[in-house]
Amino acid sequence: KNVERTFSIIKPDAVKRDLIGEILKRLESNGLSVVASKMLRLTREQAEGFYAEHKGRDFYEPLVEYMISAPIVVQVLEGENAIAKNREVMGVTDPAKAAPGTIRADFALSVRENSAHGSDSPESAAREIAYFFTENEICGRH
Ligand code: DAT
Ligand code: MG
Repeated sequence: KNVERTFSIIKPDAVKRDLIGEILKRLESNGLSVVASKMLRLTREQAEGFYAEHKGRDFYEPLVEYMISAPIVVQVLEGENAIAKNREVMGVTDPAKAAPGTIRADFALSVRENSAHGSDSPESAAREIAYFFTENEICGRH
């Protein structure tokens, strides 16, 4: 069994609309266990560093502004093929293109305000988890 950890964010648009429970329920019911979680408001520096790979893109500054506009909930998810599973349950970046029944198709407001984040590879999962959590804050199940 390929048990993995991935990093997930419930983004400002979803927290503002009280969708934390709804989103976690969808993740949990798809085999993704929450093994660490906290709510916080990102600083500008934290948001810029988290999305550093997109620095220079036209959407980068408005993305940073949006990510600091309200609190977020960050979590580590653990489960079989957790990285791909989380991306599948979220749906693709643009909610207009996301498959019906995905988090983004059902809840996202726009490409930018798209309700959830999930790591896209084992390397980004490791980097993103370490960006927010220490190993002893993670309560692994496996
Ligand atoms: P994802 O979040 O699906 O991994 P990404 O890594 O390509 O997508 O981009 C990070 C975030 O940046 C994305 O969730 C929303 C925002 N974004 C990406 N492309 C955008 C665009 N063309 N217009 C506005 N925001 C965009
Ligand atoms: Mg991405």
